Order: sequence, then C-alpha cells, then structure tokens
Amino acid sequence: MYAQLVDTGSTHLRSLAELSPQERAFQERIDAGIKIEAKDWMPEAYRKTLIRQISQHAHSEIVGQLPEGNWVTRAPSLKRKSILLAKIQDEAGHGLYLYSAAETLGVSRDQLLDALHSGKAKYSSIFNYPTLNWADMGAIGWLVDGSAIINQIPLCRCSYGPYARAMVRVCKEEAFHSRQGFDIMMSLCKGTPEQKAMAQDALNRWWWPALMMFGPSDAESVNSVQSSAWRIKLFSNDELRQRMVDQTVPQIEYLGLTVPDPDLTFNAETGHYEFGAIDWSEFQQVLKGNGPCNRDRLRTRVKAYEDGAWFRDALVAHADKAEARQASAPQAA
Ligand code: FAQ
Repeated sequence: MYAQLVDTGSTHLRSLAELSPQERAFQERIDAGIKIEAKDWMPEAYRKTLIRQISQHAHSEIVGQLPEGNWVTRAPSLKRKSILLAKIQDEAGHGLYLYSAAETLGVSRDQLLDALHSGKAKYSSIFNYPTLNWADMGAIGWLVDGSAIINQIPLCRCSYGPYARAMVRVCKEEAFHSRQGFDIMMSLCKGTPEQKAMAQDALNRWWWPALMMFGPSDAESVNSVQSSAWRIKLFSNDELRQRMVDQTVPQIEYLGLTVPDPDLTFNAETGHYEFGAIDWSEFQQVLKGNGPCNRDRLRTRVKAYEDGAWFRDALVAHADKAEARQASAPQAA
C-alpha cells in the first residue's frame, strides 16, 4: 500500500450517535461552517490528519523549487530569469506559511524536516519528474501550478483556520505562476516549428503526471471519507481532476496543441471531457520512491539543508548574544 497510513485512531467514519459529547460538539461546529482554531479542542485524529496533509503540502512547496531551480541559469532572457526567480522564491514563502500552519498543531519544523529528509514523509508526486528543457518551465507553471490552484482554492474554505488563511495568499500567487507558465507556452506556440514542438513535447510529458497530482481515484483514496466529513476536503480527488481536464483542454486547443490522450472525448450531455485511463502503477511507483527523480530530489534537498547549517547556527549565536547583551544591560530607572 502506498499510503503512509498515519494512525489517526479512527478505523471508520463514525455516526454522530457514536461520537462522545465533545466530539459531537466539534463535528457540529464543523458542519455549521465555523473554523477550528489552534487553541480549540480537537480530536487527536483531526490534528494528525492536518499535520499529515499540511506538512506534505509544505514539503511539496520546497521540493517543488528544485525542478525549476535547474533552469534559473538557463532562462532564455533576463526578463524570463527574473520572473522564474520570483516564482521560485514564492514557493519558499508558501513552504514557510505551511510549516507555520503545521506548527500551530504542536509539531516542530525540525520534526517535519527530519521526516522529509529521512524519506518518511511524502511530497507531491509531480516533483519527481525531470525538467528537460525550457518548455518544461511553461508546462509546470501552466499545468502544475494550475492544478495546484484547482486543489487549493477549496482549501481556503477548509475547516482549520490557520491552513485556510495561509491558502488565500498562496492561491493569489499561484494564479500569477500559472499565467506566467501559460505565457511561456504561448510564446513557444507562436514561435518557430521547433519551439512549438518543444511545447507539445513538454505537454506530452507533464499531462498525465499533472492528472495524478490530484491523488488516487476516489475508490482508492483512503483518507477522503474522514477528511471530507471534517471539511478538510471540500471536493473529492476525482471531482477536482475532472475540473482540471475541463478547464485545460480548451486552453490546449487555443495553443494549437494536441491533448496526449487518444481516448479523450467531449460528452455533450454531461458537459465534461471523458479522458483515458490513468496509469496508476506509475503513480504508485513514484510514491514508493521509484520515480525518475525521487532519489536526486531528496539528495539535493538534504545537501541544501546541510550546507545551510552554518547559517542557522549563526542566527542562533546572534540571537543568544543579543539576549545576553540585553540581560547584562543596565536597567532603565
Ligand atoms: N503525491 O487518501 P488520499 C504545488 C498520497 S503544491 C504524493 O487521497 P489525501 C505548488 C496521500 O498523501 C502540490 N502523494 O490522500 C507548486 C496518501 O498517503 P498518506 C501539493 C500523494 O491526503 C507548484 C495516499 O496517497 N499540494 O504543486 C499524492 O486525502 C510548482 C492516499 O491518497 C497539496 O499537498 C500525490 N500527488 O488527498 C510548488 C495540496 N496524492 O498521506 C512548486 C494539499 C495522494 O496516507 C512548484 N493536499 N497521495 O501516506 C491535498 O489536497 C491532499 O493531501 C491530496 C491527497 C489531494 C494531495
């Protein structure tokens, strides 16, 4: 099984009658749309589920910097370089908001980073694919950030206040990321035949992994039922995946590109695109650590953390000195 299966203590979704009075009051509050705040009482399983999801999300933001970081020195113009740098910096900021939101649940950032660096914690499958050329920067912004927004807009209304509020700014920034990705794709598609072929090649390689970002099918999604009851999830994995396909296929047509799915059809009755089978065995392999770049991403991430130790130590030494200076300063009358 590819789920971490964090022991949340709950084996099935319990009815209101099965809940303790405290748990029932909590569920009723959630059902009424009232946010849960850090100091409120919450079931241990709710707390653990949030730590799992928010920390995976935070890890995704900082590991997600790596595939794009490869292209800062190879951006085709100064303008594209500065836009890409700003985007990558935004992702670090998203990681910070999310680690801070997770810390409100009683876990430390060091613990979370340990879990990432030791390979225990997950981050989004999408960041285990290679970025082979500049068109991949377009495809990531457009498809990956685009999918991230579709998943994250509902999270702005999720039941946990600190997570929901962090998501508001993240979504605004992701909207810029997605537009800059589409802008790269537009430029390539309006360029030479070789540039358009690069755009098509990037779309071919990122399309299916982007669909997998939304998680396993609803039937296989072990956490969905409980997370939906707690309004951590407002839409299912399949609903959001469908939204992405419906939104993106017209954009692909606008670019003059071809959806890399021979089975894709539009169902005029439902108003939705029906797409071909997702290769879930590939998804499971990526989650098990066997994707094309898993080992490389983790190695790079751990090295960056170790290389930054002197800087963290310097900050602590500075803070200690400042505190000692303040303690020994003569007190004002
Ligand atoms: N990758 O039962 P479910 C971004 C795991 S941010 C890896 O359906 P759940 C911005 C899942 O954790 C992208 N693992 O799980 C950016 C669970 O395992 P566990 C990240 C995945 O939590 C752009 C197991 O499979 N966004 O891209 C994935 O109810 C560019 C069973 O799945 C978020 O994290 C996956 N794709 O639903 C940054 C959004 N899918 O934990 C830089 C918040 C599933 O039991 C550059 N998260 N798994 O061991 C969520 O909305 C949810 O956690 C889902 C998964 C929808 C991802």
